[in-house]
Amino acid sequence: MRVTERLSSMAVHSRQLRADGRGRTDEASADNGPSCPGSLIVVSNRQPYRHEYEDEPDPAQMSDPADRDGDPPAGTDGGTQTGTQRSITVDEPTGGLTAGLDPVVQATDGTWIAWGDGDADFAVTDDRNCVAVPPDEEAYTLRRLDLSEEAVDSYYYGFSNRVLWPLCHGFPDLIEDRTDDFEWYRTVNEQFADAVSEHADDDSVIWLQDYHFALAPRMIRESVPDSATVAHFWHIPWPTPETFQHCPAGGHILEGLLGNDLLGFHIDRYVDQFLQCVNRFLPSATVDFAHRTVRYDGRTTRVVATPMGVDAESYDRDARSTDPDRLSALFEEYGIPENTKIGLGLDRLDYSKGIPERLAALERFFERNPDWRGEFTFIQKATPSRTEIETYERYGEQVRNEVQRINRRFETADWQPIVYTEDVLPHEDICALYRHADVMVVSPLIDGMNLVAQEYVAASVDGDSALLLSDRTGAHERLGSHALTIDPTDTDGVAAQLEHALSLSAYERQWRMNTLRQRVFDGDIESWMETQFDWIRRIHDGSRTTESQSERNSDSREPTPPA
Ligand code: GDG
Repeated sequence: MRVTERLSSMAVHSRQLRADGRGRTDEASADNGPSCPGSLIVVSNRQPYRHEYEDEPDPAQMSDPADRDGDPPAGTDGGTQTGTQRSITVDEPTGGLTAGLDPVVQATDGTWIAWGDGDADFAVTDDRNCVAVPPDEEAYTLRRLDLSEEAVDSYYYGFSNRVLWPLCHGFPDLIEDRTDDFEWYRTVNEQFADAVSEHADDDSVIWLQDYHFALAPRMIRESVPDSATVAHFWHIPWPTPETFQHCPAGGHILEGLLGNDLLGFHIDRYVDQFLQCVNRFLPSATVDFAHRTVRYDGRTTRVVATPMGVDAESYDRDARSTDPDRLSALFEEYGIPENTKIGLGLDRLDYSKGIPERLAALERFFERNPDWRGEFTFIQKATPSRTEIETYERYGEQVRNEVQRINRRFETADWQPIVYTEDVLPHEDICALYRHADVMVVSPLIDGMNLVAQEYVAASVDGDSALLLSDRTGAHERLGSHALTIDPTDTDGVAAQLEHALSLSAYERQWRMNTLRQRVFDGDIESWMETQFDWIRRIHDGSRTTESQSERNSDSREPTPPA
């Protein structure tokens, strides 16, 4: 069982919620972490807990086979082969959104609806596909959806990741519009919407996560009580109308999303581009750009920008408790000579992350700076992702080939310029690398937010490192003024910023990093959730007031806008 990271309590930040959706108020909120109004139902593709079978040596058999009674011990499902027994283990949330939301759903005794992708998931659920989690505390209900292989291939690897992902990241040429993918996307969205309506009541707050559920909000809106609130956070960019026009079924996507009462993006630009798309492609909708609302089909959707943060306190804490022996072991394993300066890149192997461009800049850096050969090592940790999709497979090959080529060009008997690993590293190792790296290069061609940049800052507890950050990430809005800004496609420019980072005075590194740390702590994940819930609260309370008024007046429902 993996260790669960929990949100620790943080000081409450002042907040400003403005009518135009651009900021937060200084109104005090709850002092004990984020709290959601109503009863919370979270909907996400990935689940917070996954049950898996694990084969272990059977101690009974190994010690005295004659003792066996043929029945599997409690908590196991019997042996799979001689000398082994099968038990069920649980993976728990270890980072990001799931770890952040888990304690909130626990506190509200809520429900979480997600795809059950663990091989033992349905061995532990009841006849409604529900299981109480966390395993020992049973604080809330996890409702799992059992998706067929065909459904996953079309809904997840198809419309979600072959259409919406490239579209929203501005790569329309990479869209693969395969037959049936959209229909499966609709079917799976319907399955999620049906599950929501089984759990929803008139005080429910339904909070959907990400681009896997563009159609579900309207379906949910039509099946849950009017007083329930439907909210959605879109974690990836929203494209310009020029790009969005390439979206197959684009009208359905917009209509689906306008089933939400609240729709959140990371930054203002994505909000504006969404409103422009609605204005252009859904003529019957009324867009109020100043107040960031859309009136469509008798309802109002408020669109807000709330940049997501990380659990800064836990990255800070875990970086401080880094075990020096563990770091030395890691460096030995990677063959990194002692006392070289370290650069770090950490990304999913995704064409949006700008890894080949980063490698080209590293090559340019070593060309221009022969003195740094043998003195600077770049660790590139890349996590393979969506390898079922050929574009990703090819991208991985391209990255691996480039690393090999650059290493051959510059390597010496005891040094490699780039240490490349695709291993999934434990959280402690990630924190140790973050803390130890002298410079981190975050160079996406486009990225909704980018959590890695913020994690690096939170873990840079010694304050003596530097962040190179692409101006095409959402995170650049928060960190751009004190990071070293890069245009990821400008090979010379990135190489020059790397030289600059390695030659910064200790004083400049400290003041830059300390300011970045302030920003990351001020806008951490807890603060993000509080802001989301403040918006939801305004809408939820407004709709409940209006509901009782409309019951009295038998009038049609008009949502009350937040102040
Ligand atoms: C999407 C949007 C937006 C990576 N390798 C390991 C590991 N990781 C963790 C990192 C980080 C996460 O994965 C990656 O998060 P990012 O934000 O960088 O990127 P996406 O996965 O593309 O996320 C993005 C995000 O959603 C949230 O809204 O910021 O823009 O694309 O947390 O630490 N963690 C561990 N071992 C690894 O090997 N433990």
